[in-house]
Amino acid sequence: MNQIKSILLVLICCFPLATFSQNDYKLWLQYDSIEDSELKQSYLDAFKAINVMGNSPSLDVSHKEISKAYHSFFNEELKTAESGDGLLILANIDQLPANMRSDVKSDIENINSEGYIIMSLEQNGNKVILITAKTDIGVLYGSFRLIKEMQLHNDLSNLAIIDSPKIQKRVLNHWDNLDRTVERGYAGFSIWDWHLLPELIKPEYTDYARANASIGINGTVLTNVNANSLILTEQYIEKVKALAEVFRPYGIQVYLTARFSAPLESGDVDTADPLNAEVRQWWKDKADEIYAEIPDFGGFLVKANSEGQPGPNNYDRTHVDGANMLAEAVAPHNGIVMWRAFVYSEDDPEDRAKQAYSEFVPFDGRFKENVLVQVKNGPIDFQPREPFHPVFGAMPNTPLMMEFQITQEYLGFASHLVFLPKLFEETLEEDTYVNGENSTVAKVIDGSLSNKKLTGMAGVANIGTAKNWTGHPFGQSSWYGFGRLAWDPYMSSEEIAEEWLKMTFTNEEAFIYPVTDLMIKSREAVVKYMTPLGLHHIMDTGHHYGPGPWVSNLSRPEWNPVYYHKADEEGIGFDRTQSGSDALSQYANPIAEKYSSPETTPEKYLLWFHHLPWDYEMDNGETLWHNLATTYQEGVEDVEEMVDTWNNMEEYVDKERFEKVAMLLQIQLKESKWWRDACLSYFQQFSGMEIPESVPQPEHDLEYYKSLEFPFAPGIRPSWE
Ligand code: BDP
Repeated sequence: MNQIKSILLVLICCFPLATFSQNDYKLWLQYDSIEDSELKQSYLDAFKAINVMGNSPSLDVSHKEISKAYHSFFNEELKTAESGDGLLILANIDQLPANMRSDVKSDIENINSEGYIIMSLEQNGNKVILITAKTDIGVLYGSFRLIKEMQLHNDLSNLAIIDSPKIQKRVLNHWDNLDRTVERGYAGFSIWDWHLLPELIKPEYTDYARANASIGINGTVLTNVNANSLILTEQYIEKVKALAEVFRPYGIQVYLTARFSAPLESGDVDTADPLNAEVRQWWKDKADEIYAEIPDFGGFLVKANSEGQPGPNNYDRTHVDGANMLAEAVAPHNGIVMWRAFVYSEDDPEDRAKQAYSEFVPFDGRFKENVLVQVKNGPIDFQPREPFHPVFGAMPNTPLMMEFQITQEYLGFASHLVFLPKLFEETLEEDTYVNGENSTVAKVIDGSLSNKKLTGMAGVANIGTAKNWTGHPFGQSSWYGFGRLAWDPYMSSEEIAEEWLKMTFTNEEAFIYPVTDLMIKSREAVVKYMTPLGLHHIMDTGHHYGPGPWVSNLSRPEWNPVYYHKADEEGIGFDRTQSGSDALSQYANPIAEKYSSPETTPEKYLLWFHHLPWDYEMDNGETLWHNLATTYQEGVEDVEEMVDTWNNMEEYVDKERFEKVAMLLQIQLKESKWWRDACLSYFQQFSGMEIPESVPQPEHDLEYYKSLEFPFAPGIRPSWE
């Protein structure tokens, strides 16, 4: 009786509450029970027991993860066994018996240290599945891959999967402050609970590591690029160490941001000059101190002489001096330095889009070999659309690391559904033409274009304390997709969307096709309703939430939207051709040549490179003004379509996630209209032309849109401006 009572209690009290929010927390590692009996049987035939050869924390977590998934898929325990039919073997190649090793001999030569092999083999008349690799981390990645094959309902009867990451450093950048606010974070506070570390180890830390390992992310920068030197003190190193220990079995290295003035701030020396012997020694000692606690510490990420951060220029030294000093300090421990190229100066009248190139390209080949120069995908700043950064391809003798932003600073925060892998893919596929045709950005990043040993990709995280990690349920897909593209920068965004949907929601085709389509179109939708035809950086300043094309009163010219759109009675757009800033000359031919004329510039970049009259005739025969207005409207209509698509999906999604997405899409729809109306009202004063009939008249007058203020918008940078 008591037992029945407690079961009832569990059912009544916990079940309805627990299930849905747990779904959201579990990300793409849902491990939904496999209901199709034929499929289930085929999986149970494929493996009934596991044999983990060898012993290590990474093999342990691999075993644990597979057992967890197995139980969740089949409601059965995965047994352990030494031999027999239907055995799954997990082993580092060194642990493998000679006969099995010879089965994979040639394949093992084709994988790198993090790659893996999954093979169906015959062993003494028994069918077995082997997951093997050169390292235990490779085995872990293989284990997640096998689980994924089941999540995707793929056939397991004849496996021959050989895979390796194409990029080495696959790193999340957390812009997390020590007080737990997150710069440009829209999913709550920082997940790092510094105050309670190192004693309190939250289960979220492990789940964070599992999620990242499942997509191959192998590094995390714990702290904001606008750095606080306190993180380098003994008190904090102990806390960092505690996190590193949780992450280590999952193959994730921790990195910290290094505030350039840390030696000075520590009070130990009275300068931070990178050529000063005491300063150099200070960094060496600091590195030794960190590595003594965290032997696999990854290294430092540095934002120097950018937006008020201290750097070598403060001492009349160069980025090379600064980066090489830190590189020397971490080199004995195999550490690296990720030195950011996101620099632009308030005193420099040069077009902001040109400054990083002007400053860094002359340094090509002068950085030490453990330095990666980290470059944002575009030359301005994480806009809904930018052409690729001209530095890619222009520094063949320097390893360049890609920096994408996963958090949606300029793309509607965590309220808008925007599937960012579509944006990432567009940049990676762009041809730089530096070594002739097909010199894509992906090839620069994976090192194949100029034979680079050190390679990397960074993503500014969208993760916070929100129960579902990312605020918007679909924000998870951009985290997922970043990891997949860091592993393989040639993957298609469609494939990524499909995988993520199946793993996160359901395998039902009637769900997968329309929602994949929705995700893929979501990126172009945001471009249309925020910054069509090459417009950029017209978000309201400071918080970057909502439209603010009118803003012109900030002290630094390049912080004002009017700097970027340059709208006046004559026309609109930034002339970056020879008659303007000539930023175009930083690109190789044929791009430079082709984009020098508006007629041959792709319309998506038109106003990025050209200032054109309002009545300029576009490809479709209409005026520029007409197309600007109708494109804004198309953006709104795209969101309407997204709303409709989602509303038809109710039967496939749990109530909580369904409703949350539906409500957020309503916000997105409302805000897309706000963008259209505010921008068209503003630009119309210059064009003096009528809004086309197919586009609704703005709901309010311009003064209304200008009057809107958002002092408490999330993610704002403290003491910004
Ligand atoms: C800009 C953000 C600012 C960051 C900066 C950076 O507005 O908060 O500190 O980039 O990347 O996008 O350093």
